[in-house]
Amino acid sequence: MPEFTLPALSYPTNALEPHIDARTMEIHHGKHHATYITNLNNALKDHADLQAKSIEEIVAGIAQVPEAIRTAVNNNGGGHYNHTMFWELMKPGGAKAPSGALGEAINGAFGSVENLQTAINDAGLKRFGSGWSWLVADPAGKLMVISTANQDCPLRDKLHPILGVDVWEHAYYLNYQNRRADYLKAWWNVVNWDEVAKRFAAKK
Ligand code: MN3
Repeated sequence: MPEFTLPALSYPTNALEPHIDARTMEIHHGKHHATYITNLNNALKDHADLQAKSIEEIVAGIAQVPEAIRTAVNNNGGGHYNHTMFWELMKPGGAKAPSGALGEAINGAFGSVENLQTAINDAGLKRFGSGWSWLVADPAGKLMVISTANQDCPLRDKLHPILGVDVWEHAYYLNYQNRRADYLKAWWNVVNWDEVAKRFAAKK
């Protein structure tokens, strides 16, 4: 049966320093993400129908997953989808600002990129405990900022993730300790806006 596997990073673990340190990347990608995949594969081991689907299909269709494994698939499947996106959104030397259709859509919805960044950071700061802060597009293409708990993925609610930042302590604690605000501010330095634009174009 096909199994989900840990996607390789497209850059070395120290490539995002000083904003995201190498040790955090090694543990976050090599341990946390890897564990989500192991647990997802375990949850799906007797479910060939689900194994045949993409992770996006599984997460978006979480309500149809058998109840006995739904929580495990939500947590670990969401963890796999969310982190795969997160690694892809970051890049050393990536595009530093949104341009074209994405830039126009952000200005239309939020007034400016700075306003969007403030809204994402605020939603991430207000998230009590573990979760994510997101820029999502609804089915009509409208952009909005939301936050979800734990590994809940916006796809569950028919909202397509355009950009998401992990605000679990494991994402920043080694370098920033309790200073989530400093991590969020620094994170924007490693966002590759070309990848954000790609995700936006795919769902327009
Ligand atoms: Mn994480």
